[in-house]
Amino acid sequence: MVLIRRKPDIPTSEITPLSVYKNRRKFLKTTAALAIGGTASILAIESEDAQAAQKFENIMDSPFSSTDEELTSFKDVTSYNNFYEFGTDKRSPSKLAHRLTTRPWSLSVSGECEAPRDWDIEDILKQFPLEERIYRHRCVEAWSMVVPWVGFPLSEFLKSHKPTSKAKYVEMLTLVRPEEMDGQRPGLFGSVLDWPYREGLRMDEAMNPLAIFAVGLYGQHMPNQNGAPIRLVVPWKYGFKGIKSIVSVTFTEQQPLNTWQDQAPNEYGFYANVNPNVDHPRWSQATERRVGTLFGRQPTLMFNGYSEQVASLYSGMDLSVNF
Ligand SMILES: Nc1nc2c(c(=O)[nH]1)N[C@H]1C(S)=C(S)[C@@H](COP(=O)(O)O)O[C@H]1N2
Ligand SMILES: [Mo]
Repeated sequence: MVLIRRKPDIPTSEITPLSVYKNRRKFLKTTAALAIGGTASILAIESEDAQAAQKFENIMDSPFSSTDEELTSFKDVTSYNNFYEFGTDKRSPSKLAHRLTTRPWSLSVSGECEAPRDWDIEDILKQFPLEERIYRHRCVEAWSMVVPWVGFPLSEFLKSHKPTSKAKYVEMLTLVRPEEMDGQRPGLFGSVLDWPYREGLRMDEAMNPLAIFAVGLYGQHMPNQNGAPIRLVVPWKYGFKGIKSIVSVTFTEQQPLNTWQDQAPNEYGFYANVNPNVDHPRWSQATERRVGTLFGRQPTLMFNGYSEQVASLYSGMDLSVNF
């Protein structure tokens, strides 16, 4: 039996997914050793386990945990992913992302600010107190999850660099390292995306208290497939805004380009606010499938259910034009 220490405020019903998952991994490890005997696959499973064991101490409760809906299991959150740097299907990231080296990790902050800085991830973890925030997580492909993220307010991080009055937007880039990121190596039909993956927010969006830099989930360090060691979470927007494995943050005066808008501007906008009234050109956005539940779809909520906190950011904007 693997003992998992949980924060006392999490109902016991939600302990199960993580402990079941870890027991299953243990079982797989043994059977893999017996049946396959292949060193590579055993190492892969062990590194996944080693990663899973890194728990954070001193995670604060957050007044911003915004839903009491049932959590999506640890297994589903970490095995059904979008992370094109590791392939385009949902299962590839959990199989391939263990090869990503996340220490040492630097993140550089520059552009329109008085205090640019090159950070080491360890210093970020020391400087910003961690909170747990349970958020709905909605992919543009009409599936959703409920994830207990561990992170800190993006606003605190950004303010510490003293943005100037010219800083109207913030741009973020993902690591480029094709040696470790299989999906970044061109295939038969060229590159799937124009690397690095990039995203941006308007400054007032970035400063909204719901926007966080996440460094973990389920109380532990971020699994690689979810964007280790640091990724963006903006719960009122479609998942593609939540850029993973970030290496740079730049304050800009002009609206930055984002990967999916660049790729298909008629399908993906800069704002990407969850909006059941504006369909994707190829499918409806009115409902969503909660990953891990077998039947049925549920109605999608405006701004993913966070209207009260964020609707005012967009007052006066036509959301069918600014999608
Ligand atoms: N660097 C990078 N970040 C990314 C992506 C990606 O392909 N590359 N996919 C995005 C998409 S489309 C979604 S839905 C979320 C998925 O996050 P999750 O796998 O943690 O659920 O990550 C986003 N961040
Ligand atoms: Mo997505």
